[in-house]
Amino acid sequence: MTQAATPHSSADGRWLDLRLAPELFAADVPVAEGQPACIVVQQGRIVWVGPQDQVPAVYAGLPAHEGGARLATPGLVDCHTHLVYGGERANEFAMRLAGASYEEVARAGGGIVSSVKATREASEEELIAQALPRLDQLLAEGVTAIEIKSGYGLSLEHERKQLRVARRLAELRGVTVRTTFLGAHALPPEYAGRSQDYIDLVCREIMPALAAEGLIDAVDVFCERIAFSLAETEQVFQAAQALGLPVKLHAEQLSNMEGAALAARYGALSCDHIEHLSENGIAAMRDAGTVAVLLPGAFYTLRDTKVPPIDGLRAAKVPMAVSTDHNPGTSPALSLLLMANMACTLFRLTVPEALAGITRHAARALGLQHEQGLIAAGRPANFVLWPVRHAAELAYWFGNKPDCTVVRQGRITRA
Ligand code: DI6
Ligand code: FE
Repeated sequence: MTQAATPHSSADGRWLDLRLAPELFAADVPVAEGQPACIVVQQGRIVWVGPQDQVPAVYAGLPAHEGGARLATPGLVDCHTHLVYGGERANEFAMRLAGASYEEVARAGGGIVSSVKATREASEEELIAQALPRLDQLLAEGVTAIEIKSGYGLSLEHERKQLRVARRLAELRGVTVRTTFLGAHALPPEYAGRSQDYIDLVCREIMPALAAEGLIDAVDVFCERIAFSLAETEQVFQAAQALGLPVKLHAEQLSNMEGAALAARYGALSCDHIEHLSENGIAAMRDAGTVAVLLPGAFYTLRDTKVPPIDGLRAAKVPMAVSTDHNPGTSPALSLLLMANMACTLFRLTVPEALAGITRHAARALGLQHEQGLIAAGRPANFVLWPVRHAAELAYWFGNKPDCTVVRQGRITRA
């Protein structure tokens, strides 16, 4: 019996006639290149991966799903997004086209603070309604896990609202969401000139309260000349550590602040952007096992010219992830495959590096390396079937909307 893949049905059964993307699976029995493969799913979990002619007899009676010789990859992981916010900032796009820099836009009252205003004015329901179509675009392209940061609320009430919306989005779409508290994203207008007071508030009140409500999976800081200093970053990291929360960092995007080395000392899951990362930062990340998250969408939007030190990261074997950095200011990107393309074209990643960057290494940047980013027995069924012949096509086409089948958390969510 062959079961038609229909949306929202269970993915349990034998997924037959698949090809597996190199390096993105761990087979129970080795699969030769080009050999038809099978993924067996039971009760929403992958239980076996291997050549289709060697599926163990115990699974022979399970329903069959026709793979049609499509390429299977793990579900994609978008490990750095600011997906929940009010409004948009198309006006700044026009300002930048007229010559203003990101820093100038911020100093002119635009930038993050204008999204803070719109986010504070929006209700939880409005934020959900605005974020859902964006989330759906990412999910349609095979994303099965996503990080969502706060940082456009900048007060207890409004940071809570953003994080609650992130949790609601997870429920509404049955997608794995990791929330990151980014209270130290920008200085809220009511704290102008009182940066230390705001950081004290973040550390003593906002973060502990939201952690107690179970809304925080990790803590991030925007460490930059136009944002928070190294000392302020460390204060936030200490508060996070005291609450048992892992940290990550927006590091060395516009200048080298040696933030990456600091984050590595706190065992950071990832350092993100890192265009201006130093040798010292690379070594610290290597020693701490910190993932380098590359964000070509922001690099492209800002027409940056300083490419992250890819050769150094590669030589040090620092895992490199690639993400959308979806946000209304510097990266209104809604395609992770486009980011893989840009990581190759703009940063000179190889195709296998880019594909590992949107799967395996992105999962690790979220602490999800045992659940996401690899097709292997024992994991929840999160995988995508692509109508392509070569894995390289995933990074090669751009502006493409591949007609893929998505299995997310054991359900066929897109057939
Ligand atoms: N770095 C970024 O790329 C975003 N935030 C950050 O810390 C930009 C956020 C924005 O401009 O709204
Ligand atoms: Fe960001």
